[in-house]
Amino acid sequence: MKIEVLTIFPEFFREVFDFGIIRRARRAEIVGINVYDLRDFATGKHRTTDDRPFGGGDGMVFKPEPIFNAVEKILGTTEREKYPPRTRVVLLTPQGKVLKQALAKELADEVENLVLICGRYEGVDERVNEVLVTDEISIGDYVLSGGEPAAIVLVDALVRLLPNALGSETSAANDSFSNGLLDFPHYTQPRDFRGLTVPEILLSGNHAEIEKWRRQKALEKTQKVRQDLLNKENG
Ligand code: 6GU
Repeated sequence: MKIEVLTIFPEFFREVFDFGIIRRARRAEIVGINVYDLRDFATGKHRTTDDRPFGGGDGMVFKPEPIFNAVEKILGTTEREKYPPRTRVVLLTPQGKVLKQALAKELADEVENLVLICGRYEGVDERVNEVLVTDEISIGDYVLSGGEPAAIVLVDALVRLLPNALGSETSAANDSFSNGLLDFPHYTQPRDFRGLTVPEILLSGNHAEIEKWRRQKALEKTQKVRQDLLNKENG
């Protein structure tokens, strides 16, 4: 997968894509990530990327031109119908569809070229949405100052789902949410840590019983903190 990030804060991404799973996936060429400064696509003396909203109101709005210019440069066109196959242009804003594991999986499975436009809280000129954007995504019901942290979250969630991104020691199939439940509790050495002991069942070697225990704990945890996940339509 190729991921192109459009942002007014390219520095924000400098280090985060250079650790752990993402770093390894980039080195193995499982994913290629480029970060672009929207200012480089702005025109005019001051190369501004935003301006005041028509109709009045607080805050600034991203102008359409730098974003159109950037998408045209990256994809060769600003017509959705002419995008290369398996291309999505995602606008990260609080107005988007909320990211869930199922959406991450869909994108990981179906997309070859992913363009991420980091919006800003006050807004992005709607013509970007009307013409360029294929998916508008939010990462949850809270306010971020910009789409940058959301882009990082989305990239991380996607990259770990790409074939061979995880080492053989880990598997996305065992992750929380992949089975619709939260994860079960984990323990490691020592068996007795300051009088806090590990559940006996985990030391029993009885894998069928351990499996049952884990499933039960996952269910209890989910019931306790995320009842909504147990209603199937929220998966
Ligand atoms: Cl994608 N952007 C902003 N600004 N705030 C958010 C968000 C995105 N997702 C949740 N809150």
